Amino acid sequence: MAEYQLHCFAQSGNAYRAALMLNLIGADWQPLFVDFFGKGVQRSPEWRGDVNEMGELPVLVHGNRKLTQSGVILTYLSEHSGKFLPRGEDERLEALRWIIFDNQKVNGFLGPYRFLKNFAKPAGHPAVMEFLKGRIDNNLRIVDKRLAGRPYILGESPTIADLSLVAYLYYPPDEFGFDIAGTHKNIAGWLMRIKALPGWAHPYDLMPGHPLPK
Ligand SMILES: N[C@@H](CCC(=O)N[C@@H](CS)C(=O)NCC(=O)O)C(=O)O
Repeated sequence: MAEYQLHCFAQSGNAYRAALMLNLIGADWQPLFVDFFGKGVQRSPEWRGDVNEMGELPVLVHGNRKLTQSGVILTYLSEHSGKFLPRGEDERLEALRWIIFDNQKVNGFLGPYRFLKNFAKPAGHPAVMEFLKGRIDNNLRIVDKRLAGRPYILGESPTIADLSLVAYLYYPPDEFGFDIAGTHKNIAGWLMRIKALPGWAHPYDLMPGHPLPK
């Protein structure tokens, strides 16, 4: 059995943050497939009892530890590997600030938007989609501005703040109906830099469950 196990599935950008980090640090890890769209196991009382009371993934298993919330998982892996680690109190707080902003306002809106567009039955109501799109546009502009003149969110080196923020950004533009990299040049350059890191892989290649059965 691998040292780390990650409960995940290919369509989850939230889980991608953790899967990508594991790959980039060269960890010995294996994915544990969660049948999110089929059986919806994450909603079962057994899963909530044994795996995560919050009914969410990713969940990282390391020895006797079970960690949830991608921000917690990224922090743990960076402290254990010494990689993508914000250095000193100021950087640590700055990374946390961007991770919380990302979870709530960037990928926190992009994930539900993509889910409502592609997977929900019925699909999202136009008024809901319009509301989410407005928030997404505003918050992507904030990230794009942050990346003007600096290669990564905290500065010269990639950290867990970057690995949190890329969550849904490598999925195909047609899954959103708009092209994020095509319309944000600083985000586009940053995505290319992260893609060039040794160990980078696309979410559909890194986690099981793509394509979805018809
Ligand atoms: N802030 C959490 C978000 C996790 C999350 O919402 N994961 C989705 C899958 S992409 C989930 O498990 N959703 C189940 C639900 O909300 O019921 C994180 O970053 O880990």
